Amino acid sequence: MITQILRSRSLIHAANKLAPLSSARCLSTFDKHRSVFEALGLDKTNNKGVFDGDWKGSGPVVPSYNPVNNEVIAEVITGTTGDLNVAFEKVAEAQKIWRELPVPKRGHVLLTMRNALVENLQPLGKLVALEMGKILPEGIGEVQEYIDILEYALGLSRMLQGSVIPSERPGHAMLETWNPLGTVGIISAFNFPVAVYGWNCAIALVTGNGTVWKPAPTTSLVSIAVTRIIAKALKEHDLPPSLCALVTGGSDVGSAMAADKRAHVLSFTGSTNVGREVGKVVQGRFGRSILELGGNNALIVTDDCDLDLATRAILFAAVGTAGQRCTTTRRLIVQESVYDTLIERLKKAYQQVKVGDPLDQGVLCGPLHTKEAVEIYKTALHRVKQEGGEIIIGGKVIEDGPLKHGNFVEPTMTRVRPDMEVVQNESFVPILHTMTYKTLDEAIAINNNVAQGLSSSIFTSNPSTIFKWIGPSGSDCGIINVNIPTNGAEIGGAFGGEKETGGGRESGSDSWKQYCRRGTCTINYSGTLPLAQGINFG
Ligand code: UN1
Repeated sequence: MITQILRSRSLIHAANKLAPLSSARCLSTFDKHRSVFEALGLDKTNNKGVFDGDWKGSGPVVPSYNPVNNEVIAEVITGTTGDLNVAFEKVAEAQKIWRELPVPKRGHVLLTMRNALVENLQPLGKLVALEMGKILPEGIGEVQEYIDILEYALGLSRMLQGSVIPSERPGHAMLETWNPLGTVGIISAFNFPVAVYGWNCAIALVTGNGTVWKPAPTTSLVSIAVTRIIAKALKEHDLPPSLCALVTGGSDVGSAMAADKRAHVLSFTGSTNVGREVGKVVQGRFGRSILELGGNNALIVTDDCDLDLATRAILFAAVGTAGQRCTTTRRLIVQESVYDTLIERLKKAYQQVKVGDPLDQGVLCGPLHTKEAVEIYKTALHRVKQEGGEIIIGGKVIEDGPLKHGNFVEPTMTRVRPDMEVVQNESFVPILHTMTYKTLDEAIAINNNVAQGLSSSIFTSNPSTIFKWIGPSGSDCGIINVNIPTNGAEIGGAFGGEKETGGGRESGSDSWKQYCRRGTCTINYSGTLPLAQGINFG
């Protein structure tokens, strides 16, 4: 069952699935950007997609596509469940060595990884732009998130602390220990092919775990490049590089990972439908899951806010990454008295958005990652019209001109009612549904009245609105912003959401605790045996 559903957000490029690479077929992307691929150790063909200390791959050969023109970029020899099995064994061996390293020493290794990523920031950011399709500054930005979280983890390596708790018994000490769980399985999505692995990897490592990574099938090249960089850093410290294993492949590999007891923690980023199944499987074996699932994020614009600020924020929140962030704003909830003014400004801003090749300067909106996403865009807009909503700007797939071979669509705004069916779930495309409200209570209710609970934001200059918004009757999301977009979170905070978003928290704050087993230790140094609760036993 999971095997089938695992595909949903990390879609294999179905139309071209497993197509063999005919000699002359494309590869112009590779030739054009040869220096990027060479800098990262990637070839046109025969890129091995499994790393467990050695590079290998016994699964099907899968091409990676450039979403700008749907040409093959390069081919990857993917992994199988057999490869996964060996990877788990190799990681477990390596983790025995790693877990014994004093935590600040682990920090030194993370610093080497950080420096290696800094050196490779440009080519890796470019590879993300080429394979995922996001614009270059955003590609570089997500490598920066990995760099940032490694710095954060380096800091943690001197600060991981447990509590010392007063014991009720004389001559007793009570304290908490935080030790590694073992292996963290990471299933990541296409839209952040570096950063989400990075958050999990950095925190898993500093807490003494090893990792096995199953990336989205459509971003294998990025995962190979990242794994190479990390492996080299481990080798420089004479540590087994198998500590951070990689198994590219399809949903069979993902399903096997979810079911495997050796994935003590299973961190899954993807759709709610898949995550619901993954969560059940991991719970069924009493593993620990960290679920980062669908969002349906809203941004509220009050009548007392700075509308210029709001306009700029909404543009990034709704159009950035071509609407393919889990934190993208999907619903714009506007106080009715400022609706027309705001929409006019947004229309002007939307008209200036350049859609095009994510590597071209000035382009703000790249292609959708796959052809399937273009279908999702069309379906969502069809449903808007069917349910009585209207398209107020955009709404077309770009089928003519120089972009016609890619997965390009116009960034779109609609006018809807909050209760419409199409607004209840996110479509992972640049469609912003706009609606109005009268009172703050109504706006908060609209924000909360969906099944998902990832990110939310309000634009206001009124302190009582701010405190209501972040308080017990405010936003029910995991991310609750004021005067900033719903997307673009910093790594220092805990990242994740409530309700059908899955409840997991990754990245900063005390998320590290999820990667640990917690020990409550009571140590008797009294030489007598007083029992707790004053019990006298015989
Ligand atoms: C995601 O889309 O899965 O907050 C992660 C943001 C980024 C991470 C998004 N820092 O938009």
